[in-house]
Amino acid sequence: MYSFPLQRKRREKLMNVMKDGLIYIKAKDEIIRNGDVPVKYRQSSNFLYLTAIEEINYHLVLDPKSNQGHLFIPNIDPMYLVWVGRMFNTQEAKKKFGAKQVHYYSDFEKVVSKLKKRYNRIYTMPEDKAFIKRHVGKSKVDTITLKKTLDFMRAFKDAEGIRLMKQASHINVKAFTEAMSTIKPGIYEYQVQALMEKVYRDNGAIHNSFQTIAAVGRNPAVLHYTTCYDKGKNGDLILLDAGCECHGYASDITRTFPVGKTFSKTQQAIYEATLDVNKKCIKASVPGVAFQHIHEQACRLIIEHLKDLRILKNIDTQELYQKDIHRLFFPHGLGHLLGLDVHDVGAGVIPCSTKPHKHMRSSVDLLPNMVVTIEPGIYFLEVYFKSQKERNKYKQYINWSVADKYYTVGGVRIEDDLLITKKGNINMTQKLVKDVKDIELLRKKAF
Ligand SMILES: [Mn+2]
Repeated sequence: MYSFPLQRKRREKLMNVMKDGLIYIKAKDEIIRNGDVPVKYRQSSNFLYLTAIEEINYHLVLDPKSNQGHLFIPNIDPMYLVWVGRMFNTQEAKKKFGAKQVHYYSDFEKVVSKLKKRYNRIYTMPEDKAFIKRHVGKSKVDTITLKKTLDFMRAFKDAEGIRLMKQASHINVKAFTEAMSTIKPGIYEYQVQALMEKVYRDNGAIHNSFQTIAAVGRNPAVLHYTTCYDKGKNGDLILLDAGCECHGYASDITRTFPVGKTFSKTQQAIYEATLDVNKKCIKASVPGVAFQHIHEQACRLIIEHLKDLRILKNIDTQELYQKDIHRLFFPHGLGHLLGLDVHDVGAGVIPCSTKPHKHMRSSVDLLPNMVVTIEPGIYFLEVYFKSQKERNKYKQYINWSVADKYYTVGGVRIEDDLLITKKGNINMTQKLVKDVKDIELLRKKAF
């Protein structure tokens, strides 16, 4: 069973760092559509991190001076029981969540007013400031320190976090293997989304970590493509970028493979180039290295490969890099931090020994127990290929007549999830095939 006491160490650590204030964290509010229908609820990552509780309308108050947590739960509402479902009373909540101090929400103001007397400030998240001001009255409210402290703590995964991330990766690998060994021409992108979700749910992962990107034909060239109405044809590639969560902890994988049995020559050339970058960047992801340096390495490698394919002209790599020519084909960062959020917190609070990269949100030094994705891609973007103005602008660098032969490839991205260790890294998604021969072997099974 997964319950409240497991997170005690985290709460105690937090109280240790923030001894001089009362700490208040609110569960995520419900999101409503159609007037009165809630959308699928996903708890706030900070609340999950500190409590593992997935209930709605809960509140947590931490009292560092007595090293104690107080859980506030909604008062029992008979109409809620009729329309929505179960509610716990305080005795049930104590038992279920292993919490010692459980109160009904109606006692919130009374209890918190008493607790705050020993402090001269309340720490909370920016989004909860209005709530705490409204209910606790005059108090100094600090909305910066708690976020910074939690971001830092969450960036370094503890044993429980690592266990759940490995579990999420394992389930995700299963789902990808299922997709790669079953889909056939004629399948719609939304059916591939459903296929992934079926495997996630069958394995106990209730939530996706984000909306699945299943992109056929030219659609991989749209980076965050989620429309997913198109039908996959023989000769297409499908770019599948998907992930599930285990108790909030995310996985995030991308594979690109043929909708038919095999890669075409042009598809394979781009695929092998991307795979080479993926493998080299995984090797380079060791503690002490700045993530932005690996990103730069990826950009240069992509330039070299595009030169080998004669898509780029034979100009000095450094010159092409400085002119940002790689950005026409690789317009995103190499990867991101991964954890309770798929684009996880940490950048800005983790040490960063060198200047942040202008095109990389996750400019951080890689350190043990951080989890990052490595996801290089090569894309043939309509905005450049179909604009005479852009073609003219870059004609001194790009052999457009050669590049045009690759336009139908759409795009390729290959993404794995790495746990940085003391010695190097563990690729948590390694079991999922990515070499051309292994993919084609798996694809055979579908026919
Ligand atoms: Mn990703």
